[in-house]
Amino acid sequence: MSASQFATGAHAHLPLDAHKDYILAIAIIALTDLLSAWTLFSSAAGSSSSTAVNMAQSALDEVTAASALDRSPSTFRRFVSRDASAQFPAVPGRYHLYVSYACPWACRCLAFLKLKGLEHAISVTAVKPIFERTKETDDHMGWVFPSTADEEPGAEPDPINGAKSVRELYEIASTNYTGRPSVPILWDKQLKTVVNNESSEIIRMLNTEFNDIAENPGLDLYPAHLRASIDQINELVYSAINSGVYQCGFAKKQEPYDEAVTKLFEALDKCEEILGKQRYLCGNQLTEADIRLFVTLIRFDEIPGISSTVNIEHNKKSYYSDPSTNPYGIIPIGSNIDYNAPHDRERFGAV
Ligand SMILES: N[C@@H](CCC(=O)N[C@@H](CS)C(=O)NCC(=O)O)C(=O)O
Ligand SMILES: *[C@@H]1O[C@H](CO)[C@@H](O)[C@H](O)[C@H]1NC(C)=O
Ligand SMILES: *[C@@H]1O[C@H](CO)[C@@H](O)[C@H](O)[C@H]1NC(C)=O
Repeated sequence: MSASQFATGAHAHLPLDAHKDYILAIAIIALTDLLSAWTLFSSAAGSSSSTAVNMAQSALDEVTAASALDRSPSTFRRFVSRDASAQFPAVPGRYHLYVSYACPWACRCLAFLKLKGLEHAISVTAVKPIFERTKETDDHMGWVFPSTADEEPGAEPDPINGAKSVRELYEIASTNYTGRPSVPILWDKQLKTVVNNESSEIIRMLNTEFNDIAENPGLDLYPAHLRASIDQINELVYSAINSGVYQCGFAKKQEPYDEAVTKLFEALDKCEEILGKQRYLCGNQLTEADIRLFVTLIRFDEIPGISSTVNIEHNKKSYYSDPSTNPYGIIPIGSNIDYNAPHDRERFGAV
């Protein structure tokens, strides 16, 4: 394995010390708690989002109709609001979340959606894990949907817009779109546009704005009294870990790699230290900070559980398909740690 593969976003079998608490602890919060909340709420919520998959129409065909509404924002940083008179009110069945299981940013949105019990209200579609040509007329490579439901386990054809690629979704949303066709996308089915494509903002909306329709409105992952502490941890986790693994994985020179990888492991140790003293990163309750760390940590090692947001096969396929970092295209076999083993995190007393 080359040095640069050491800490890409996939890192499914990296030489981390498996006995360290940060793997176990987080994994565990990992959402043992998440998981129970999850199971509880997902079953309570019922599984079908019939509102969601109402029709496999092609929004491309309706571009003209949609254009009158809202088609040319230069950025997609709008907010869904609990206020019924807002431009994007938190109405059940109106929004759709496009994700890639390979993308940690998308997965944190998915985690919030599930934890808040919003599966019945906001439908979800995952793309294929490996970039493909998005058009025949140019060389752009990006996220694409499978053309049939059984082409790629975990991924689905686009039920809302019938799009072939995420790029097409951006083109529907904006006539002069020039950016990166990234996931996650919070999509408005009514106005046929991208409401927001920034996961740190999407998770905040999911946390607060949908409470009238969430199965778990009482779960507040960004509570006022912990905000300062969450913000502080987020800063460390974002720069050194969430983004840090990419700086390692995509480094083109030794020096920036060394710098990023050192920062990464120092931050992991810092988390280790915190979690050696308390149950969660910001005290005795699960917060956004834990989820944001989780989505990257899970990519270091395989964790069954929280399973509906994790598709390790997509992760591995995706990150290891990049010929610039993995010229031989070898896909790692992944690790095999039993995260269902007793974790003993109750010793910190929190639920
Ligand atoms: N800041 C964005 C980042 C999203 C992002 O970078 N997504 C990547 C996948 S992990 C993507 O879709 N990239 C598409 C591309 O590079 O073409 C967020 O947090 O939502
Ligand atoms: C697209 O067009 C809109 C409206 O004309 C403009 O405000 C926006 O800045 C343009 N975006 C880009 C990326 O050129
Ligand atoms: C989000 O959408 C904007 C606006 O089109 C685009 O410029 C940007 O590249 C997209 N992705 C990210 C990660 O910002």
